[in-house]
Amino acid sequence: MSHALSAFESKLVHAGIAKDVHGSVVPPIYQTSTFAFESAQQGADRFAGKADGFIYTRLGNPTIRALEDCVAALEQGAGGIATASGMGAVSTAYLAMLRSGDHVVSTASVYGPSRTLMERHLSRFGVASTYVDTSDLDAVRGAMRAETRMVYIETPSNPMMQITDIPAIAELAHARGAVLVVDSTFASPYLQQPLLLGADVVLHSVTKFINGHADIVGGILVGRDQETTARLRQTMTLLGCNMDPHQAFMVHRGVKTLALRIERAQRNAVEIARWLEARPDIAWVRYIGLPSHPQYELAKRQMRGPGSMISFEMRGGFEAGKSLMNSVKLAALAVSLGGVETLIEHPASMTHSGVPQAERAEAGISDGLVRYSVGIEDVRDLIADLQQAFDGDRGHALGTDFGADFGSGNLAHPTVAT
Ligand code: LCS
Repeated sequence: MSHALSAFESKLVHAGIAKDVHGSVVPPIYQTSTFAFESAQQGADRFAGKADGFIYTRLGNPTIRALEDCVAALEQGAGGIATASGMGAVSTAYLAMLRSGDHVVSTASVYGPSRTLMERHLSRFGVASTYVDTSDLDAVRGAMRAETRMVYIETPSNPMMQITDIPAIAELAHARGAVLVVDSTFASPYLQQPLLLGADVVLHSVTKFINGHADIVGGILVGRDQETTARLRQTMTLLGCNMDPHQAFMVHRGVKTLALRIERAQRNAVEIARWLEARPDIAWVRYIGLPSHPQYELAKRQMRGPGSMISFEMRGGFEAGKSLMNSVKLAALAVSLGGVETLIEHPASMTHSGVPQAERAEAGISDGLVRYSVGIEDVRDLIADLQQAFDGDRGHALGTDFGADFGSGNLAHPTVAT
């Protein structure tokens, strides 16, 4: 059925869903660990890859497969591999594609644990790494060595919202015989499709936008070609970090509204970012939809829209940020992001606390940085919440315009498959 789908929004609703004998509109939850064979021969054929069909849920399951096919269609890749968490996807990518003696170049402001896993653990197996500002092509070029076998970028990055030029980095990596892996969690497949821009592997923490409802932890990888996908799948099944069928059911339910959720949250975010930027007590705002963002033009080429993540620094530093976080009432003080509800957190003491202070500072993650994940609430309530947290409850004037010049016309690449 999915071959007939071309528009992204139609894929969100229908891709991956196969008809079952009962005509179930939604893929049922195959809550089973194993699948009975009709004969010994059939079992042997499935193990030998000569016959289709499921064997054992760690290796594959129809409910999980439906989600994998859906996200692979959204990313226009060869196949998806769903994992127990986003970190399951990150570790699968590292372990599938690297060996002792290899070197990795990566984004300095990646999600903290992605960096910790590489620097503290992959290093024990002889994998070296260099973390640089990957939005600076010369820095990437300068960091590459003869042994560089992977460029691993996160764009937009967590929490600095730095944008890395995917086509330029793909060219650079491929010219040196390295693969390009993109963590596209902050964009989701709705805002950016890295495989179409030259990446070899795209991965997501589906905990965030893809599921969108803050009720599941999960991850997914999509490979550009069959060979890469098969390699990733084999590593994932050997590591045993597969997604569970119930988890897959929840994520597949959530992904259907991805476009609607992002459009709404993004509208809110544009308004909130402008409101924040105009406040005297804010030192700076980092939001992809503001012309003040250092890679604003690049983002417009590479992404369909700016999304709904905002980072900002208060003039009063950490103490002011702490007071804000303790004073908001509607936004929850919680890590994670990309859900329907607005969340606020402090990267230096929370998500990125595992990264040493000097490295955080080098990556631009100051101690006063506040990260705000905008949800789909009424923007007037969100601004009123921030206002009362900044000033005490004095109400606020409503801003209504939505004039970011992001739009479908700014796409650098087609978002639809034929
Ligand atoms: N990649 C990115 C960009 C992330 O933001 C996260 C989690 C992961 C990978 C790992 O995914 P997980 O295993 O948690 O599903 N980011 C989080 C954050 O910023 N706050 O809490 C988790």
